[in-house]
Amino acid sequence: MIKIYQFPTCPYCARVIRTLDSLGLESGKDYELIEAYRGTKGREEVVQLGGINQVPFMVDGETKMYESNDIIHYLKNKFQA
Ligand SMILES: N[C@@H](CCC(=O)N[C@@H](CS)C(=O)NCC(=O)O)C(=O)O
Repeated sequence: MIKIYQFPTCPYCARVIRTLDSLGLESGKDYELIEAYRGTKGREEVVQLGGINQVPFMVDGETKMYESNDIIHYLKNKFQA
């Protein structure tokens, strides 16, 4: 399942989440949102997995990605009909 590390007041995270919604993807089925505000366990994972202290951060199998625009492009490419 795709993991999206984010926090609720992050506008770049919100853009990614809107894209997940617009593509008809379902939380818990197609993707999992992981709370990653500064100081959380989720944020520690972000740095461990990707090496940069920034969200949104996406993990899809071996694919790891920062930058909301890149994540949105990846999701549209993968799921848009
Ligand atoms: N260009 C990036 C900007 C991402 C960004 O600035 N994220 C903020 C949160 S809204 C961040 O991670 N700041 C560092 C921090 O929270 O420690 C994108 O579009 O994803």
